[in-house]
Amino acid sequence: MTTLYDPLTVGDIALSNRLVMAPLTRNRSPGAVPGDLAVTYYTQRATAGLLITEATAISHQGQGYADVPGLYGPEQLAGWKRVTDSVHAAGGRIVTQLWHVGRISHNSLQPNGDKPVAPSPIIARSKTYLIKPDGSGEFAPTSEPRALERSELPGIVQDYAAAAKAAVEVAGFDGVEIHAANGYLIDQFLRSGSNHRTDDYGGSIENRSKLLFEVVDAIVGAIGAGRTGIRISPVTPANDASDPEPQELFEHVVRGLARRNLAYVHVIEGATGGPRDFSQGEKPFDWTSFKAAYRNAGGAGAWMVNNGYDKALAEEAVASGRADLVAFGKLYIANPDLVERFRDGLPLNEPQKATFYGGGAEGYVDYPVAA
Ligand code: 8OZ
Repeated sequence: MTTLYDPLTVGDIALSNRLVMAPLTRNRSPGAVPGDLAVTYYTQRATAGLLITEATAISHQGQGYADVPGLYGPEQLAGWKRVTDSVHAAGGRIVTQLWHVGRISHNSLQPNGDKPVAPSPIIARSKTYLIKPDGSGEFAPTSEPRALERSELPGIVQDYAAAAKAAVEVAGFDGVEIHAANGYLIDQFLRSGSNHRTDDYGGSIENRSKLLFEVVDAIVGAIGAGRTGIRISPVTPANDASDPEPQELFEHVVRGLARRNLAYVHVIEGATGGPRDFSQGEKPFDWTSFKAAYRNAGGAGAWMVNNGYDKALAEEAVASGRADLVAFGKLYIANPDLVERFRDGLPLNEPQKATFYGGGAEGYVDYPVAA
């Protein structure tokens, strides 16, 4: 029987076990450059089968929060290279999460103080995180976005491909995860609540999915399908994401992904960081049918699940074949040695919410390993 602690090769990446560190925004990269503390933080967690970095902006326009890292300049790539070298020296595997926030941003974070961009000029009922001149953090409402011109979309697709190529070739990552979840740019195009376009990127499910597939194809062209994964969140309401027909929409998405032979598909089940049984639309979401849509269309990539998993649920998911990989968020913030704690049945540290976003070493690199 397969267990959570067994190795698995995912596309071109050989993992020593099936526990994954989920992408976790920590707001500790001033100038969008990950520093010494990030090197320590990721290296401490290198026994995970796979580390997925915190969401990382593909362009300045793609940034939506204070002090999140980027991939679009030489200093940022050099910062990440120090992280990947250290993780690899510790025997770990690490991919970076490619992020364009779309409308979940604030003018003060955008190039020239411009409006954030979105499929349609609709303000998200959501908050972003800013850091005030005195260094303290605050949550602030997202700014009014402007609608992207159709002629701007090829440039954004190109930004994704360039970031993926630099991530692998310059920053030394084992691959990338496309962030198509949680109400950010790609998800804003997917869902009818945020996409009111009347051109061929809006309207039908096929049209709303077009940007996602263009991004996937450009990245696969740049670094190969075996180094490319993707994260989706079919029913989450995060960042004002809404669609009345998530089953139809996301089954279309995974059928398209199946043909592209990606390393893995990463699925947030339910409301991100919240109830696993959360649903949108009239019917409860059918997760079995959703995964079957992927496999029946020939999807052979690893199926990674996330959201509220504990040891028992994760072990069951892998043993039953419901999932190939399980990603843990809050548990990985607090337990650098989560693999060993689970495997050996050791107690867990409690994550401290006050230090999730922003700050320094405290609550970042000072969670102890089990004795
Ligand atoms: C929490 C705070 C800021 C950003 C996501 C990248 O939800 C995020 C995020 C989470 O995917």
